[in-house]
Amino acid sequence: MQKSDLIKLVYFDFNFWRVDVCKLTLAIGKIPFENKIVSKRYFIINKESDEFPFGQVPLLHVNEKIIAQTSAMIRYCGKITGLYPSDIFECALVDQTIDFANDVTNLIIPSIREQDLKRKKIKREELNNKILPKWLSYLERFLKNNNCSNFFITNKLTIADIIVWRILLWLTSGKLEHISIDLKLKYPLLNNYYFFISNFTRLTSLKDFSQIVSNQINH
Ligand SMILES: N[C@@H](CCC(=O)N[C@@H](CS)C(=O)NCC(=O)O)C(=O)O
Repeated sequence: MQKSDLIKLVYFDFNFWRVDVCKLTLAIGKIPFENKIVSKRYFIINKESDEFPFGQVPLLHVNEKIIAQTSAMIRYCGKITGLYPSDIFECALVDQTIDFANDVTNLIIPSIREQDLKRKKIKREELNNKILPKWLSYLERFLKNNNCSNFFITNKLTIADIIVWRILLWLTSGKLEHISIDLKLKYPLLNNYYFFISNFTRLTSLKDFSQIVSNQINH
């Protein structure tokens, strides 16, 4: 990574954790970046072109080169900002957090795609009552067993904190209809952890943080 490298994030015109975690990481590391918004129409026409290596967004451009897949993008952002650990075991714990975020997302996507309102409600109720509590309890158990600091993996901020915080914001912001905003209250460690990161100045002082929070919370 050279100081002169031009970093560009490519996504649709709305906030989603996949691109937001990269934005927040780069912003914390004071790495300048550009946001390139693609319209749905443009994406559909061009998704099989070289511009979209896996037919998906988000993408991260470094000058003329393209990185696809959220896990690769966020790791790259973490490495250039010092928010990805150097210890290989800690790296693995960060990586499993990225995979957790992808697993949870894949469980929610069918309910987002569901057009039939009755079926959508049933899917969301199952997420709310069974699936998400189970996955949040995995996070609670990890916090209990890892018991390292106020942060998720190590004694300092890593990209895992940004990811877990952003996923929890998504799940409990009220944006997902039929998913309770109180979902994480049953998990005291997770709830305290979320509060700690939500008030962590290096994050809260960022313009991107305020923009993400205000777009995610239902007014
Ligand atoms: N495995 C990809 C998944 C990315 C993904 O699902 N992107 C969605 C938008 S959030 C997308 O491009 N959907 C359009 C499509 O697949 O046609 C990643 O980790 O980045």
